[in-house]
Amino acid sequence: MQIFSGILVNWVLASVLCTGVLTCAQPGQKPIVRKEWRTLSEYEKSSYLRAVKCILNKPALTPAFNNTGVISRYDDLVYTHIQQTFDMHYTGHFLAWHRYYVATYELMLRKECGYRGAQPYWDWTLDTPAERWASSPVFDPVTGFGGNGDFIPGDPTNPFEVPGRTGGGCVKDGPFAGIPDLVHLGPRDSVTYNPQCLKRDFSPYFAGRYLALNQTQLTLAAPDFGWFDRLVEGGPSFEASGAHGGAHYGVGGTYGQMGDLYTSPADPIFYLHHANLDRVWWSWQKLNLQTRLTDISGPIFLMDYDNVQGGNVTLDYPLSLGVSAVDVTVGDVMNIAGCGKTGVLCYEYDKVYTLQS
Ligand SMILES: *[C@@H]1O[C@H](CO)[C@@H](O)[C@H](O)[C@H]1NC(C)=O
Ligand SMILES: *[C@@H]1O[C@H](CO)[C@@H](O)[C@H](O)[C@H]1NC(C)=O
Ligand SMILES: *[C@@H]1O[C@H](CO)[C@@H](O)[C@H](O)[C@H]1NC(C)=O
Ligand SMILES: [Cu+2]
Repeated sequence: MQIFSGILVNWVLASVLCTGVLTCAQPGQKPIVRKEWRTLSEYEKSSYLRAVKCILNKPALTPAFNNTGVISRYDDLVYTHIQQTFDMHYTGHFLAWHRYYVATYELMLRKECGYRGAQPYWDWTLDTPAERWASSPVFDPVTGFGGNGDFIPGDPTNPFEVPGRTGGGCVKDGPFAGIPDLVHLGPRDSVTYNPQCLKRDFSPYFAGRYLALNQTQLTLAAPDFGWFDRLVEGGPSFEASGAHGGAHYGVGGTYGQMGDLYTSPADPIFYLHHANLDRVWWSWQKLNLQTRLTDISGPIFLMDYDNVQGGNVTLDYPLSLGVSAVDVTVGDVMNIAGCGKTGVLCYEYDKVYTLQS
């Protein structure tokens, strides 16, 4: 029935369903403000890291009968990402899906682990050029997420060898070091229990090339969502990367979880990276907000940019995060500060990127 479409009705439905694990934004609620990692106080940083450790240790909600390696509440989201990898990357809903995914993680930290702040973002443009990459405050051993792994020689004939990789071993310092079973799933699409350490394989070269402000500026100049999305996500080859691949391969290289298209959320840095990509999208939306609150396009099917297999994503396209959140539509997440009036999200960014002429 026609009256059942539309954001308001969707929200009413969502609010009925939102009484379970998670609570969605209520009308009248004020947006929480996301800030850049290095601008947080030491107390705010340690509160965030404490909440991440909490969610890593809470039991999963994914039913055990599926007999997977989904042990923790944190794994619930990793599992969802693995299951849907080819349904939501290189599609028109890539950014909307990840926007909802990060907001759901943020809500889990707040509702299930007592975290009082907002999801921090990582403005990686501040950590370029390449020579600055490894000394980013995000990788700080005491107040950050720890750094690179030891160098593991690779196979130069492997086409998946990330150019400029420098690590590949277990992360050696920071809050996630020395835990041989921090990661339970992967590599790639494997969902059976497979205890692994967190690995990083920095490529300062890759980060310097794709995460500098020039790349974000190029993206912000896109005239419509279709171009914008393709510039953010880039192509599947290393050469055609955008900022999305820039941090995935800049941190994860070939052998780290961040470089694994399926299991990348297993590295807690994932959420700071995707919060910043979301901020790039919001910055672009704000350049012409009235139009861009409803501008969505791009293929329903993986890489189907010529619409051979199907059509484009529209505002009523559904987004699902399995056991972790209620199903919503793309239209429900177009406004980050909808706050129960024009969508289910309720946050803001302290700063956005502006388009330089
Ligand atoms: C359990 O596995 C079935 C079959 O693969 C799948 O359809 C379902 O989504 C899984 N359940 C969860 C909660 O992931
Ligand atoms: C941005 O600058 C980096 C570093 O100088 C360079 O490698 C890259 O090709 C530039 N990207 C664009 C889109 O101009
Ligand atoms: C699908 O979206 C792209 C931009 O992302 C656009 O160029 C194309 O015309 C759209 N196709 C259809 C069938 O609307
Ligand atoms: Cu992803």
